[in-house]
Amino acid sequence: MHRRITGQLVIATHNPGKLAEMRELLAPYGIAAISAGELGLAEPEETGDSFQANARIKAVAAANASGLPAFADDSGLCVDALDGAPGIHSARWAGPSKDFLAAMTRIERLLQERGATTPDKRKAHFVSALCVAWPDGHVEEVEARVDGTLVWPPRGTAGFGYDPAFLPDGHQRTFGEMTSIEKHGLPPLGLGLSHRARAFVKLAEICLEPR
Ligand code: ITT
Repeated sequence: MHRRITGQLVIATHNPGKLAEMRELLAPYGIAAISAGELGLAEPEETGDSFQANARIKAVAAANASGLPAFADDSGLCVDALDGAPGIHSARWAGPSKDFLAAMTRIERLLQERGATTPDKRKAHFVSALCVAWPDGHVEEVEARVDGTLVWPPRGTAGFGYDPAFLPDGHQRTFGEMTSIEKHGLPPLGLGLSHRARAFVKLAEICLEPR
């Protein structure tokens, strides 16, 4: 049996870019969302070997620490020519200073070394695994992806992380060049384009009351 989210929800992320997107996605449902940062919750170690496992680690840790249902996202960029790297290590490739230009430059260097210069050799996808955990141990989990191509140099200053290097299939502008509505807005405002928006739609179907 799926369980609905009611009342207060902790957003178990310390990433301000993700937090803003998760808040925007939840806003129409009238859920009172508090961030892990606002509650002073510690960041658990992400020891899982999949997006889903790490999302569950973060959601369960926040639910246990707060006594409230908690919502976590584990996400990342998987590059075909790099056998899916950086994948679950996407945040770590940016280092402690969270330097995503350096991480994008590292990916580009590896692509150049492999002769991946044409769009067909530069395929990549973003994945978002979402987990909602309750303090009694119940969890709800979904996952989704968005396919695209990596461009160089990066384009645009919107969004966060690897957004400026990612051109979603069927579009002319990178996530870094799109407004937040274009990247992750849900119909009727947007197309529900991003990995996180697509995963959220699945989550909303099972855990949120229809608008
Ligand atoms: P939390 O664990 O606190 O949520 P984090 O940044 O460490 O924050 P992850 O472990 O899930 O999150 O790492 C995912 C990384 O993948 C994230 O830091 C971004 O760099 C990248 N990423 C995920 N979604 C993205 C998006 O929509 N646009 C650009 N980059 C994204």
